[in-house]
Amino acid sequence: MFGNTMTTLIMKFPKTFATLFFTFLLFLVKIHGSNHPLDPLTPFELNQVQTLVKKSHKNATFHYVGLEEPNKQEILTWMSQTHSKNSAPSNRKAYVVVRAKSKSHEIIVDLSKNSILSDEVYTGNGFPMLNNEEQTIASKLPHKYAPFQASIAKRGLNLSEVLCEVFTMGWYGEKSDTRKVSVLCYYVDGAVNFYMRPIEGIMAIADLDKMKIVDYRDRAVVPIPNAKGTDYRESEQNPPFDTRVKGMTISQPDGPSFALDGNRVRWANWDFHIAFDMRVGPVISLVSIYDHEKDKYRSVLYRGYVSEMFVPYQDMSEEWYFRTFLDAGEFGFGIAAMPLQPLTDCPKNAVFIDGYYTTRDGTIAKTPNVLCIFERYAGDIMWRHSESQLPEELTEVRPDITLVVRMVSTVANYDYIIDWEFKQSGAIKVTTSLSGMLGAKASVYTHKDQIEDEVYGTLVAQNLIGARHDHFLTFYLDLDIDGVANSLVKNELQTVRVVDETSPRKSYWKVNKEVAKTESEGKVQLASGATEIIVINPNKKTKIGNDIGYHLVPGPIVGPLLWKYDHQQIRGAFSNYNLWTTPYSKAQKWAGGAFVEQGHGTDTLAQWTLRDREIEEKDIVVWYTMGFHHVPVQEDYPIMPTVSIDFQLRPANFFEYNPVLKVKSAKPLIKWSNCSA
Ligand SMILES: *[C@@H]1O[C@H](CO)[C@@H](O)[C@H](O)[C@H]1NC(C)=O
Ligand SMILES: *[C@@H]1O[C@H](CO)[C@@H](O)[C@H](O)[C@H]1NC(C)=O
Ligand SMILES: [Cu+2]
Repeated sequence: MFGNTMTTLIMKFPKTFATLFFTFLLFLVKIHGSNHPLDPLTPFELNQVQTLVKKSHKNATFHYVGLEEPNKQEILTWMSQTHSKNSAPSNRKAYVVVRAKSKSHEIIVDLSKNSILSDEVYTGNGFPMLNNEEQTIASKLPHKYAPFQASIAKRGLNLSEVLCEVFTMGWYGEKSDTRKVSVLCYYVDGAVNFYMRPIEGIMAIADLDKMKIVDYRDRAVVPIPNAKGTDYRESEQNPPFDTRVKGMTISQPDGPSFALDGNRVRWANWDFHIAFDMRVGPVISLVSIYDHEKDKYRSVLYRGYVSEMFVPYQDMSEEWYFRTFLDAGEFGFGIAAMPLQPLTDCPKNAVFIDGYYTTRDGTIAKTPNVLCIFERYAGDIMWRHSESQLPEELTEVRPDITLVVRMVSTVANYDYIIDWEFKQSGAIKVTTSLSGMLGAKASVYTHKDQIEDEVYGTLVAQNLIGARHDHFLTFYLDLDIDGVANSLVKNELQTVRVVDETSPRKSYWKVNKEVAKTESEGKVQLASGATEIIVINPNKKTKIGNDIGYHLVPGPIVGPLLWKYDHQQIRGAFSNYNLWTTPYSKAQKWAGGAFVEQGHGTDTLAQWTLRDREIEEKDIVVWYTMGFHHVPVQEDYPIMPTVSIDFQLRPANFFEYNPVLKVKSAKPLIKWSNCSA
C-alpha cells in the first residue's frame, strides 16, 4: 500500500540557477563518493531525468526512475580493473516510466551524454507503479463527491473526520484500459488508529489519469467499530501497565568496525554495495567475502533484493475480494520506506543513509535515514565448546557479532522491516519482520457466538474482523558462488531401508544429489520433504574434492493456498514455488513483471520459465519466496507485535574449514575501561 507523503521532503530546483547548481552537485557527488556504477541515481541525475523527459512530455507524470543497470560483464570488469584506480563510472543510464496522454512510456536516459536514448510506448497489459501524489489526490476525491457526502450524512458522520485511502484493484478478467483504483474510507474522529475504524459498505472507484470518481457504491450501513482501545501511543495508555524494564544500549566507544565508502560497505571479512531503489527498497550487490587461506575476496552474491510481494486477502465481499496486492510493483516498497528513527528503529551505533526518488511531476523526494547499517551483538554465541575429559578442563567461546543493513517500509497499514544480516561465518541471514495494523473489516458482530456465516476472518474486537491473508516476498538472488557459472543442486535426503542382515538397523538416510539442468528442474516446492538447496560452482572444488557451494536455508515453508488458475494467483504466480531458478537476464528483474498494476500475469516467473532454458553451469538467479499465512488473533489488535520470517545463505564447502576458527574475540575496550575507572 502507500507511503506517507508528509515524511518526504520535496526539493524544487530553480532552473535559472542551473549552472551554479550543476557545479554544486558535482561537488556533492564528489564529497558523497557516488563513484560506483551500481550507485542509485543521485539528486543531480534525477533532476537531469526530469528536465530531459519534460522536454518531450510536458505533462508527464512519473512512476519510476531508477538506475538502468549496466551490463553485468561491464560491472565485473570495472570491479577488477577500473575500481582499484578509483575512477568514477562513465556510461550512467536511467530507466524511466512515465504516463503521458494516457499512455505508459519506457524511457532510457543516457545521463553521461545528457540525452534520451530511447522512448517506447508500452502496449502490453498492466500499468506502472502508482506514485504517492496521485494517491493523495485521489484519496481526497470522495470528500467533494455529492453521493459520498450523502452516504456520510446518512450515517450521521462528520465528513471532516473521514480519511480515505487508495487501493489497487488487481485484475479479474475484465477489460482493463483505465488506471482505476478503489477509494475506501475510515472514520478518524479523534482516533489515530483509523485502520481499526473502517466505514464498511461504501466504495468509490477513481480513474487516476482523469483524476475523478467514475463509479460509486453504497451497499450497506455497518456500525463503525469503537475508538476505545485502538490507540497505540504510549501517552494515551491507561493503567494497569506492564513492569518497566531498565534501559539498555549498545556502546562502541572505539567506533564501528565497518567502513562506508560511498555506498560500499566493508566489515570484518565482507565487502558489498548497498543502494536504495524506489520500487524494491534496499539492493545489495557485489557481495564478496575474504578467504584468508586463499588471500582474496571471493564472490557470493551479485545482486539481491525483494523483487515482488504478494498480499492476497481472503474476503469475498464486494469491497474486499480484489484486495490482492503486489506491494512492490503497485505501491513501491522503496517509496513506502520511512525515515528510520535513531535509537528505536536502529540502535545507537547505527549509521544512516538517505534515499532519493522522484515524485509525480519528476521533482526529487528525499527520505532521510532510509537505510541504516549497524553492528549487532545480541549476546549470541558464534561457536563454543567445553572439554572436561582432558586433564585440564577448557572452554572456548566466540561471541557472535554481525552486521545488519535495515529498511522499514510502511505500506499503508503494514510495516515491513527488512534486514540483511552478514555473519563472519559467511552466512547471510535475510529477515522480514511484520508489524503495524491488520487489514480489518467493520462488522455487526460483537461476539463470536453471533457469527453463523463466513466472515473471512477473526473477530478481534467488537464490530471488527481481522481479515485472513497471506504475505509472500520473493527475493531475487543472483548468486555468483566463487564466479559467475553456477549450478543448482537439490540434495534429496532419502530414507534407505536395510532389508538384509548387514546391520541391526532397519533404516538410515542418505543424500541423493540432483543437478537441475533446465528451468523446470529449477522449480522447487520445498514442502514436499527433505530437500537441501545448494548453489555450487561446478568448476571449483575444495582441496579434498567437494563442490564449492552455498546452501539456501529456508525459513518456515509456505506455499500458495489459492487455485493456480484464479486471476490473482496468476498475477502472483511467482509464489507457486518456494524456489525458481532462471538464467541471468538483465530484463528479468521483477518476479511479477514490470507493469503489475491491473496486469494479467503474463510477465511473471511462471511465464519466463516456460521456455525451460538451461541453467546448468550458467550465470543463474535463484528466486526464493518467504511468507506466511496470517490468521489474525486478538493479540494483533490494535497493533501487531512483530512477527519475523527469514532465510539464510550459508557457505557449504565454500571454505576449507570453519571460516571463523581464527576469529579473535572483539578487541578489549580500552577507552571504556578508562571511562568507567
Ligand atoms: C498540459 O496540461 C495543460 C493543463 O492541463 C494543458 O493545457 C496542455 O494542453 C497540456 N499539454 C500537453 C502537451 O498535453
Ligand atoms: C466536524 O469535524 C471538524 C474537524 O474536526 C470540527 O471542526 C467540526 O466541529 C465537526 N462538526 C461537527 C458537526 O461535529
Ligand atoms: Cu498479515
